[in-house]
Amino acid sequence: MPAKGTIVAILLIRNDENYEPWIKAFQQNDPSLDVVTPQDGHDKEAVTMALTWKAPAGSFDGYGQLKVIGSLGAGVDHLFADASLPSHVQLTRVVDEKLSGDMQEFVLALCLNNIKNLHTYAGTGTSWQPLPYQRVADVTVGILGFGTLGQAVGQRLSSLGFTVSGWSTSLKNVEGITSYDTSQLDQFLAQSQILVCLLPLTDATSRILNQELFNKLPKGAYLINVARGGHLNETDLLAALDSGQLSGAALDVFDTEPLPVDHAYWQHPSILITPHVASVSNPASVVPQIIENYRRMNKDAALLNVVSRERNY
Ligand code: NDP
Ligand code: OXD
Repeated sequence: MPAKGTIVAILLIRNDENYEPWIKAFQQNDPSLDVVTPQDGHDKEAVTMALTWKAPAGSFDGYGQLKVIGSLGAGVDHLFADASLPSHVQLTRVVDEKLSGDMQEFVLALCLNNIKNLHTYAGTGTSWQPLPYQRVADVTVGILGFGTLGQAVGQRLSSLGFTVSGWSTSLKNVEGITSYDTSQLDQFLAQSQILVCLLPLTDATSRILNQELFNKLPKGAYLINVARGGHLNETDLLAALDSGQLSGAALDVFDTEPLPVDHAYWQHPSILITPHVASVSNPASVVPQIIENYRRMNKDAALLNVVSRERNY
């Protein structure tokens, strides 16, 4: 344990306790930095920056010198879920090319899997039943949440020939992609044959994927949720699949993770489940921006990738 008064600097708190690759990345980038975890004894008063993935509520109690709390992922809903999150600290998140590239590949794979019916064929046993053939050029993909990841995914899909549109709070100017704002949701939905959710989870977006929204999509639309389980009304999804309003869904995120073994989704032939793996922060790629922020924090300079406390994302 460092002596009282030593600047410990950086605290890592992860719910999965997967610290080793993060500590290794810090050592490789700047061996002089003192990085601790809850498993190490340390003086709470010496910690100025905390980095977290789903820290248990109250984890920051007693850390009186904290100036910055950073999410180790792109999403920050886990930060705001803690009612005792200190109000004076600045919040940051991850914006990273690798994270965007991985999300591009993952959503592209799901779109192709859907239009080429691969998941359906995988579940048809010995039945030899060709389905109508669909080409990329026939399909419009709508992206709910047209921010860092949404735009990256949209650009990749568009470059491969999909027609793409994006929906966000403010209009965007992205070549080849039609941008819609919140006043144009119905228009956006009406032509989204595949709907991809890449919104942050906030009060305004909670359970946005519900029956009313599904009914505004073209009949037989396909849903891809790679954002958060809290965006989806689970009962409404099952009803929309039963009625044929939705033809299927690919879900990477869930209210409860891991998804409980007795959950109805596991047995549903039209639901493709992945275990929150669409795009996972890579320590080697992400740590340099954290160190840059640590240096900026110590100079009272503007931080990178700041999260707005007004918007909650
Ligand atoms: P950004 O903050 O860059 O983008 C969010 C987008 O959503 C912005 O375009 C924003 O609009 C828009 N938005 C926010 N609130 C609303 C609203 N109420 N109505 C309409 N549009 C809204 O986030 P990222 O792209 O970096 O990440 C998005 C989410 O992806 C994360 O929050 C996380 O939950 C999820 N994620 C999932 C992963 C996985 O493995 N499954 C991996 C990484 C992230 P505007 O631009 O106008 O502000
Ligand atoms: C993230 C995630 O938000 O992994 O980065 O979901």
